Formats: sequence, structure tokens, C-alpha cells
Amino acid sequence: MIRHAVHDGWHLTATAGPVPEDIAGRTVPAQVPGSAHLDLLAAGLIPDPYLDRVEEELVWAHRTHWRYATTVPADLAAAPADDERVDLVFEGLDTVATVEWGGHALGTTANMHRSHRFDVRALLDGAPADLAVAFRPAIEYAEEMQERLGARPRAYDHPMNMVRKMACSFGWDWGPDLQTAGIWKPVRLERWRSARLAEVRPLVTVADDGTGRAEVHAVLERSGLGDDTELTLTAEVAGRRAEVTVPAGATTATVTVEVPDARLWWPVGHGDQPLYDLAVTLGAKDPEPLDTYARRIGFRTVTVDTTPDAIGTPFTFVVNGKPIFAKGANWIPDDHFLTRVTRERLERRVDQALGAHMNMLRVWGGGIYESDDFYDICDERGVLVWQDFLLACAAYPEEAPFWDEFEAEARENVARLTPHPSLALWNGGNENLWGWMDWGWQERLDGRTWGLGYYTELFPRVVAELDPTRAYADGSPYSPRFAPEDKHPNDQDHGTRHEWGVWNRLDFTTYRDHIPRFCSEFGFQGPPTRATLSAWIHDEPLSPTSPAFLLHQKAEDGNGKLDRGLAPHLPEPRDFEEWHWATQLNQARAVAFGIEHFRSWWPRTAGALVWQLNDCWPVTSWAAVDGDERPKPLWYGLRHAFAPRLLTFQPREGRTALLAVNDTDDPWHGQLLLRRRSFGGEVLDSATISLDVSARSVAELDLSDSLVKPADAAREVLVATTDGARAVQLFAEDRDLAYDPDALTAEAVAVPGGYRIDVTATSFAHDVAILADRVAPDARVDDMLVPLLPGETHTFTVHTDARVDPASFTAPLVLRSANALHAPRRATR
Ligand code: BMA
Repeated sequence: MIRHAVHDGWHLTATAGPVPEDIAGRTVPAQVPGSAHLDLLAAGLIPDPYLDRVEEELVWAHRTHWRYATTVPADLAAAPADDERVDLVFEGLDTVATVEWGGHALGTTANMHRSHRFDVRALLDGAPADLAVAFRPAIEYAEEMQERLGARPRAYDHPMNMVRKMACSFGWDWGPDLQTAGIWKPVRLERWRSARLAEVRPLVTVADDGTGRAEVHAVLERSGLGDDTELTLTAEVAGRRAEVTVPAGATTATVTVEVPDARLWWPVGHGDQPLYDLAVTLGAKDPEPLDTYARRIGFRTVTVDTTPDAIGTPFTFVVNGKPIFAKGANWIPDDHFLTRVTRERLERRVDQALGAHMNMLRVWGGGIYESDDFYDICDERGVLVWQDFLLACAAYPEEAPFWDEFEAEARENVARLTPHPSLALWNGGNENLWGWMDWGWQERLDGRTWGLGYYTELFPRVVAELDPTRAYADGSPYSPRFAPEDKHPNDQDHGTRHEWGVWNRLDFTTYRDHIPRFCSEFGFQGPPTRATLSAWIHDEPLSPTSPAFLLHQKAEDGNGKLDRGLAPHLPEPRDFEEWHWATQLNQARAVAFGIEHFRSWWPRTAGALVWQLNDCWPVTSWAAVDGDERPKPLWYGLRHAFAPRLLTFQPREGRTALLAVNDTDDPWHGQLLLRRRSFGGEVLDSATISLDVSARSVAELDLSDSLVKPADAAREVLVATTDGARAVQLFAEDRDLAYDPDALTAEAVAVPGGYRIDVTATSFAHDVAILADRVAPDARVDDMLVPLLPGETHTFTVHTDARVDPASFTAPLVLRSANALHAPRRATR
């Protein structure tokens, strides 16, 4: 097998559609893999699509026809030998395309989530060949399908459910409506003889005696040229080799390698992540292999326990026999322009998930099957991956051509991802069962198909056939083993639940009204960091309702929900900068509030996946990390709330209890000091309790009335402290507290690599933060949202390459706290 990338010499032309005059018919160099928008950007023909209101200016691109063309040089187009096959392989075309070789149409495509292969042997004559890919607008194709098959309900304007293109390509409540087109994955020529490995599926299990097994299933394609001979299939892991003979004519084979005493792969926080190299070889008589396959595998078992219990149906991931609390987030494409997402960018993002003590990411169904890099990184770091099939918030037709396209993409991606130890679950899709139950779809569908066949028939069949080692769920949310009409998919007692009452309608304190078995989506919005805003939004004056800012807020009544979510908790912001800090702080508090509640109910609740880890452009959203990769205050809130050891005050039986959550393998012993204090520092009541929490469990500690009942609710705080953990409980909402707005003094000095800021409280200060990006765009602080008792000093460390006056880190808009929102009105108002 010889593979040649065909990535050179491509050009792009807008051939038809409502194209601006200066772009129509113009040919520009094209990056492959890439997309039309990025090529125009590189050619200086359009402004950056993420800037200000450029998204609106680019609407013409939705209905533009594009032509990518290159000349395949003579050496790559060499005439094949008699027994040689030559295939042109596109790993991914976005989306509705006709492929032409030397003027001959090879075929058409309409699914970006799968590859396409064309046999071009008969067309090669040794002369350079013209290769072209003509894209027509995906939206037009979707509209035609809608016309042909009948409209299906969906959560957004465009018919994203009528074409196999990333749903959020057409805009989402955090994403821009920039409908991409292009050759988005590698393209190559493959020259091969006799047979090739069309599919390799290492199914990895661990026997009770600790023997690791890699059962390698191969599907071969025979060339159909020359002799159809006997072949050998070999697999090798950790120096152990197994070989089988593949009889002439056979196109499937299985070879199994066993590794005694395999080192087990664990999710982060539960053990190490040993990975083993797997090498698979397809051979004939020649010493030179016909084809090879190399991946890393990890030995572990992973299941989801849904055995009915006294409450209902749990949803607990079990790795190597051990139940795991899933701490994590939902993952969306890390850049709307997918081809810009490098391995390094993915590493930084997954490392941010780890930094927030996460052990699971859910690849959400409105995005993509992620790149191999993504799953490799998760394998290396021990991040479990829950993978959705790509359907979200819509009814999907089951008629041709969709059924076959879904089957093709499911088969290809289930097979592709088999080697990854991190992959823990295949899931039917996002909120589609819920939509069918509650969003008025049934009337509108009027008997038309909506996707149930995919969730209950096609996907489980493909997973069972190609990867029986993986668990499958029909959807999220979903009540396992129940049809949606028999048990509501979002039932708190059964399976997974999305908690969206909070944010859409309800105050975040109502997270406590439900005890889901697994909360796979919940979240609250906040604006991006100030440096990210400054880079992309240039409204003068900048406000939550200024035009560009508003274009980067995609949620329905997003600002209204932000303000209504804030009002019960924090003083009303008096200017944009206050609004910015207050909404970011409220986002962090809301989500942390939910997490602490969910964790306090382990093992009844077995997972909390925040909506959402990342952003795909600069936008006000639920993300913890903004579109320019900067952590928002929420990220720090997650880090605290997901800490392996957590103290949290929670209501239990009408009283305030202290819950100690020990998500480690060691028992948690120690002395717990409880103090009710005035903001000024006076100790009003205190107690010492001994803490004794076994591994991976939660202990509930009763507290005396004298501790939990304040004399003056506006001026007191209850603090629980033990080695390495602290919880604070206030007795009123911040807006009703008598905080000292000037509770902090600070000193900053330059240190190697950045700055050190010592912040000291003279009165109780809540959620102390250094908003370092306001000083230098690259500056990152190590921690924030720190509570400080009077007399305490906290040292913040800021990493930055910038050389600035250290005092900038103690300026009022940079050194922030909840107290600061109580400051007297500034003159600038
Ligand atoms: C959930 C997700 C997304 C959406 C988010 C915020 O429903 O599945 O569809 O972006 O809520 O509204």
C-alpha cells in the first residue's frame, strides 16, 4: 500500500450564487484540508468572520457554489501496473459535492461525517490529471430534501436535520451561522495490490484473571486484479504475536493477541493510563506487507450499570469493575472552522478539562465525530469519552438517502474508534427523545419518521455488531429500557437527565429540587473574558445590547436570562464592567451550586456533565473556557466544585448539614473546624468534629443549631475547614449582605514568569479574583473565587510574558470580589 497525500496546488473559485463582485469568479489559493471561508480570509477577500458583525456580511456564502481544483502531477497519476488498484480517498468532504477526475464525474457526496473512496485506476494514463471537487450549497440540498420528504421539527431555523453536515454549522445558541464548505479532511491516492485492510477493529477486553485480550477483527478488500491468494493477518502487542491465515477469497479475519497480567488503563484520578502499541499486518508471500495498521490500545473494561434499583434506573459508569462518578463537561467543536483545530489546541483544551478535575467529556451530537488526535489525547490523559451519534435537537427522516448515510457514518466511526480505551459510551443523540415527547413534534410530524429507528434499531445494531465491548444508550436524556412514552426520557429517577429549568426559567437554587441519576447537561451562561471581548467586539460604547455584542449572544432571550438569573443573588450592576464581572461570577456560582448538589448525592447520582467546556468562537455562552482559550471564572469554580475532596453545606431533612465528598481511593480522616463568624472576624460559635469518610464515598455531618443559625444573617459566615478543603456558607443572598466593599489590601511584585499578588482581607471577602487578562491578554492566574477571612492572606500567581506595572494587578477592575459589587457608585457612571 502506497499512500500519497493530494494536498498541493489546490485553488478555489466561487462559481455561482449571490457572491460579491470582487469575489465572484476569482480564483484563490486553497488550503487542503480547509474551507472556503478560510481561503477567502487568507486571500484578504473577507474580514475575519468572528469579528464584530462580519457573520451577517457573509450570509451570501450560504448559497454559494464553490469549486476546488488542482492538477495531480504525473508521478502521482502514473499509469497503474496490471494488478494495481488506485483509489482516490477523501476522508471528509463538507458536504454536498461532485468529484471530477480529468473531466469525468466520479460521484457525488452528501455526508461530511464519512469518507468517500473512488476507484480511479481506469483513468490514469501517466499524464497530469485535473482533479476538481464542486460543492453546492448544503442548505439548498437540505431544502430539497425537506421538500421531498416533508419538513421535520427542529430547534433552529435552518433545516440542519435534512443534510449530514455538522448541525451547528448552521448556527446554534452559542455558535455562528457560517455555513462552511470544503475538503475538510485529508485526501490521498492509495496504490495497492491484492488486498487492503478496509476496516480494522481491535476489541479490547480483560479477563477475570487479568489477561488482556485484543481481538482484532479485519475486513479486507480484494483488488479483483490478479490472483486472489491466501493471506496472513498478524497482530502484535507487547512482544506477543498472533497470526491467522486468510483463505483465498475470504474478506474477513480475526486474530487475537493475549497479554497476561496486562497493566490496566484507568480514568484519571483512579489510576494510570498505560497504553500498548498494537501493530496489525496484512501479508502475502512477499516480505513486504500488503497493508498495515498501528494504534495504541489500553486494557480496561467499561460498562454502564443500569440495573433497576429501589429508586429507579441508575446510570453509573463502571471501569474495571469499579463504579465511577463522572465529573465532566460537554464538548463542542473547538473552532467553528474545524480544520484550524490542531492537536496542540486539543491538548490545551483537554488539559483545561483535567485542570478542572474532570474525568469525562461528552462529544455532543450537534458537532462531529472528533479527530483521532482528540481520542488519543483522552487515552493518554485518562479522560473518558461519551460519544454521541450526530443528531441533535431535531426530528430526523429515516427515508432514503438518510438511512444509508447514517448507517455508513455509524459503521465507519464505530469501527474507527474501537482502539481507544477512553471511549466509554455510544449515545443515540441529543434531546431528540425529549423533543418528541415535549416539544410539540408529534402533532407536527403527523406520522412521519423522526429518527426512532436510528436510536432503537440502527445504532444499537451497529454497535452490537462492530463493537460489542461498548455500552449504548438511545439518547440523552434517556430512561434506559423505556420507550419515551412509557417513561419520560428526562425522568430524574431513570438514566440521564438534562437540567435546563435552571437557566431557562428557574433560579439556580432549584437544582436541589431534583436528584437525577446522572446529569448529562446543565449549565448557565456568562460572557467571555474581557480580553477576548476586546479582541473581537468593538462597539462604542460596549454594552450587553450593543450590536456586535448582541450578535455574539445567540441564546433566546440570553441577556434577559442572565439578568433574571443574577437579580435574586447579586446587587444590580451599574455599568458594563460590573455587569461583566457579576454575570461571570453568577455563572460560576450557579454551576458550582449544581455540581456540589449532584456530588453530594453519590452514589445515587453518578455523574455531572456541565454544559459546556469550550466555545467555537468568541461568544457569550455556557462555556468554562472562551473562544480564545481563556478560562472564565466558571473554570475556577469547576476546579473547586470538582476537587477530589469537597466540603459542601447542603440541606438535609430541613436542616443545614455538612457533606464531605471523598472521591479518592484513600479514606479521609481529620479534624474539621467549624466556625460561625462575623464578617469582622469575631468567632460567634465553633465546633470541632472528627472527619472519617471512606474511599469514594460521601459522609453527612449534622451541625448544631448554634452553628447554623445566625444572629445577624447579613453579617455572618459559617466556615468549615479541614486539611486541604474549606466550605463557606452565607445566611443571605449577596445582595442583602452587609459586605465591606473595601475589604481587601493587596501587594503585587514581579516574579520569574509573571507576578505574585498577596491579597489580605480586613473583613470577610467572598470570591476574590484577579482578572489578569485585563492587564495582559496572555496573563493567567492560578486560582480565583477564593473566600478570605479577616486577617487571611492569599497569594495569587499570574503567569504572563508581559512586563507591566505590578500594581496593575491590584487595580479595581482587576482585583475583584463579590464585595466589590457593593462598592459605592463610581463617578464614571
Ligand atoms: C442543550 C444542548 C444544546 C444547547 C444547550 C444550551 O440543549 O444540547 O443544544 O446549546 O442546551 O441551550
